Amino acid sequence: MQSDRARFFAQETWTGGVIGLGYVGLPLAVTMVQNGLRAIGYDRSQPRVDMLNRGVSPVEDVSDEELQAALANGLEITADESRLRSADAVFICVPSPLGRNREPDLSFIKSAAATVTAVVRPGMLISLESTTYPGTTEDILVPAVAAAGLEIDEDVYVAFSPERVSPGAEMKTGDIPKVVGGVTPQSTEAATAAYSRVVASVYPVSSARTAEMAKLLENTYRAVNIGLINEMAQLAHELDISIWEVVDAAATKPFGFQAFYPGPGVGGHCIPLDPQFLAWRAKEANFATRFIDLAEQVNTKMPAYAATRVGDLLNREGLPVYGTKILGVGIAYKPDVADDRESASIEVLRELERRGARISVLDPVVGKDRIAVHGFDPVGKDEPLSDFAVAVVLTDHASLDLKRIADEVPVVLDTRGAYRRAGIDRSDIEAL
Ligand code: SAJ
Repeated sequence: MQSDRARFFAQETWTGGVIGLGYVGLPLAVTMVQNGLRAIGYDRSQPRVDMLNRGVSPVEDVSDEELQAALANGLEITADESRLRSADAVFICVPSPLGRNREPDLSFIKSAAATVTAVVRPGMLISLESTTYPGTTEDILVPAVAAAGLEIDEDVYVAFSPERVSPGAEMKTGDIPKVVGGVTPQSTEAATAAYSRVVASVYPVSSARTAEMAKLLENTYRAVNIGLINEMAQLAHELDISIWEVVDAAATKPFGFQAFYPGPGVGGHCIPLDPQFLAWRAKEANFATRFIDLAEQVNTKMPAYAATRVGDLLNREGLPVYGTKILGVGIAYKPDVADDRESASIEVLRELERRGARISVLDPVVGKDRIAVHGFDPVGKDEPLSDFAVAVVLTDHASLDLKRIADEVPVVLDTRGAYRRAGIDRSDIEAL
């Protein structure tokens, strides 16, 4: 028997408040409005609020047109947190970075919890979406509600529902199944009813910490498997075997195998970080997460390994790394996105700089201005490349003219298997 509040979220046209209008919160707010709900998007950055209210979206997955349509159909964007008092549900989509010692930095979540304490009212659903260790929702949001003198289930419902945004991917927020776990069964029921109005498929679990752990498993699975294939790549090179051919062969197995590919390291703000939330919480429980730790060791050593492979290539040409002009191709953390935060590609180039190389960068997606911000010499899309002794392909954007790079630069190290996928097989191109 559905509770009255769950029925309200299931049937009424309610207002969703979103705290944090980044790559998770903005798509969520827009998707609510696209599904006939109202949304109040709150961000403490007035410049970001002003930009959004001008109909300009800083988030790749929300076009200006989608934002403008939402603004015309029930989306309010504000820097005034008190506006959230008008919401029936509040979704927390703030950053959850790691601190200097790789420990969880919950300062943004705690700040959002203080906002919840200020605006929460009876009947409200509070859902945390920011990736964090199991137990955070209970440890931080339940006290935040209690601080406002309200009781869980009696007055307010609290849940965790991990974000599953994949920057640059085709799938939109509404099409991605959502795991939902409440701090109590009634909170799970209310949150499930609410999310069912926003996304096509909701998967309720028995608790908030189950939902928190599910998210971490998803990305730990990726980090560990990327670490495995990075180690396999180094072994295959020693055995004079192409790891790329090996993976493609193994991937013909129609079950029990998912292809992961080696690379110059692991970037972005999910895969390098999320497993560390689990490792940190495990240490609190005196539990050693050996797979997470080993994967991090392998993955964080890949930039140096890739730089060494460039050095080996130059050595074969009788050239030192020191003073040699090297072209870095692609500094975004993954293909076809402009995001270069936590990019392993940049780590490779920094490693080569430390060995005295002179680095230029070609990345038509990130753009010359951003390349210059990193202190690298930017190379335009159509500029001649014959000055470079070696090119190292670090991020394989679809828009790259791989043939021209190989034609104009004497040797290429391809850390992404891009030339193999493009069907270009030449003796002057070496793959990781
Ligand atoms: N990478 C490899 N080899 C691989 C896959 C990835 O080296 O086989 C590297 C990438 O180059 C990148 C890093 O790992 O530097 C992360 O790549 P990613 O494909 O995991 O992309 P992210 O960081 O954008 O991950 C997000 C995650 N989404 C969420 O956390 C909600 C992840 O769970 C998704 O699987 C991923 O998007 C996706 O598939 O797009």
